[in-house]
Amino acid sequence: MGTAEPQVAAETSQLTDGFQLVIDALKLNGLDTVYALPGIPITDLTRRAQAEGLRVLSFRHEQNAGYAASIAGFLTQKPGICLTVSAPGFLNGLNALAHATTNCFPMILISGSSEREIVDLQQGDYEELDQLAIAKPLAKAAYRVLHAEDIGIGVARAIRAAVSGRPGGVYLDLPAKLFAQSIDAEAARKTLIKVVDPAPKQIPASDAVRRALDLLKAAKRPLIILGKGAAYAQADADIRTLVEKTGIPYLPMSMAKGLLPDTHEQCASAARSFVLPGADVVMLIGARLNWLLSHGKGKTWGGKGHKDWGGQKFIQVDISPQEADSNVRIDAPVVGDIGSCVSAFLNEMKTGWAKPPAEWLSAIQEKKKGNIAKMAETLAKDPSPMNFHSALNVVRDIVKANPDAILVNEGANALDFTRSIVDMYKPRKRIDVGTWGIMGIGMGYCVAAAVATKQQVIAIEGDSAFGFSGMEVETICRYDLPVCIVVMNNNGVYKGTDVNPRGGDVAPTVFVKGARYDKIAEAFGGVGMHATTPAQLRKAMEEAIRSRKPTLINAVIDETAGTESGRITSLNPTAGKKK
Ligand SMILES: Cc1ncc(C[n+]2csc(CCOP(=O)(O)OP(=O)(O)O)c2C)c(N)n1
Ligand SMILES: [Mg+2]
Repeated sequence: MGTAEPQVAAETSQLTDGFQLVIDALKLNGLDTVYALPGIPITDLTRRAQAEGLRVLSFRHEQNAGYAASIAGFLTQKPGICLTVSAPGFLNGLNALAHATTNCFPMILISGSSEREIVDLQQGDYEELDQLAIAKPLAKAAYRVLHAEDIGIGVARAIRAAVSGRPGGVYLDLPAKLFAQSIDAEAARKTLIKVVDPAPKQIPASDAVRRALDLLKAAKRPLIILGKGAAYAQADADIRTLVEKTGIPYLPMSMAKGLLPDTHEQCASAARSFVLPGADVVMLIGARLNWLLSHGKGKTWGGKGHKDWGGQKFIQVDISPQEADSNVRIDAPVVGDIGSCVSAFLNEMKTGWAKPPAEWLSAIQEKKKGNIAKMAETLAKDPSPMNFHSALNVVRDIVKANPDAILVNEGANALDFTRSIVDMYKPRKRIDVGTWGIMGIGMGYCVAAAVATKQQVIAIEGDSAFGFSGMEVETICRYDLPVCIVVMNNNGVYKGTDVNPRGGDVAPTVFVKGARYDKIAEAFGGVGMHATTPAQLRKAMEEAIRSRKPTLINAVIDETAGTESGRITSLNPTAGKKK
């Protein structure tokens, strides 16, 4: 720690430095965990942060550290901190920063950077890159700190930008020279800022609340859609009360599953393709009308053509006023934080609320019953080889028995089938590929979920999806985290049966057949298991959860079982032509 030593033997004043001030600023704001990958110029920052009592989780690739930080932000409402080296490390982290911004997760990517004047004159410094300019379009905000006395302000601004209003990814550029700057410790202490009320409540206007409730009250076929913004808000009890008090059927978006248990009688997931076109008034709570909801129009919503409006009226409850009218007309925008909006609805509704018309509710129940029975029939089958359904039937039981476990999920078929088969029972227990359908979030999410919540983590991974972050199994083993990874091994992307018509190389979607992913865990002292039947999978998962040891189960799935692109085949022009 030579850099911290005062150069001039000052008898009275003590000196501190940039390294120390970054650490002090984070600690002062309760940011006690850093997802990092060391190297020039931040190696000492990771060491000293650890010595100062911060938890420093060191990764094998910055992208995974970044995904970890992003989901830590979602789970805790505090910005997740990712720390990287300059240029290539920064670029590796950037993907996660963009992901955080897209998904509205609070995250701060802190990257060291090279000598400003050399970078700006493009004189060819070590890892030279104008990082701030590159980060800007992908971040909610981006700042650079040049002087030690500005570190307090820089960190404070980054925190506020990440968590206030609509959360997002923030970039903080810290040039190498900043870390070594010496500054009087007492004066420096006064420059630090403990951010007061970083995410102030945003109370909705009362006329907007009334307008929304009037519309909802008049509805004959109302529907509530809960998005991950509703899950983020941690207003779980009020959201449940709102849904139950209105008696309105609801659909949870993927990461809102479990806000109310998926087995709730008002849950309309099993009748999704009936309620979307059938509803006349839809209340969106923290859910955007993006591609995941077919932009609020088209055939999914009962429109004639793919861009036609289905006739629904929309109430949109969102923290961002710009969200309304993004795709279709919003008849009743309610702008505010989800917690404040939902509690305003409850206050305004005090005087009784009539349940929706019985016809609507019974039609939904009817559809649900049919689809659930059909699914039960499929799940009861025990084909050989094991397929997605028979394997996920096991996962479904395990999650039911362990409702506090966090489920990480990525893949195509491995994602879509898990989402629809595995019920969630508690809020913020399902974390997945998010708005972009990103492959690669898996192991980073596992690390952060285990570290931030201390709960058991279960990851259901397509074999392709797992490959994006598979080396972080070493990280999981190194920190001895309670993570049970199940690789749904169907020998490839979507399935393992494609053939190169010309011979020679295997088809682009096919991997080494019969790969033993379980050996990866064994290589690092974790537990590796190989499961070819549901019974073996069940035993392996139960043992993993009982022991809380890092475990990787290679679940062999019928290589013919998947569908190209999973549920989004319609977005795949090649697949469209084939049929
Ligand atoms: C970063 C990124 N690269 C590529 C893709 C395209 N993609 C979508 S799903 C998928 C993998 C699907 O295979 P797998 O994970 O094995 O799931 P399966 O359908 O076989 O269960 C890929 C590569 C993506 N979504 N994200
Ligand atoms: Mg696969």
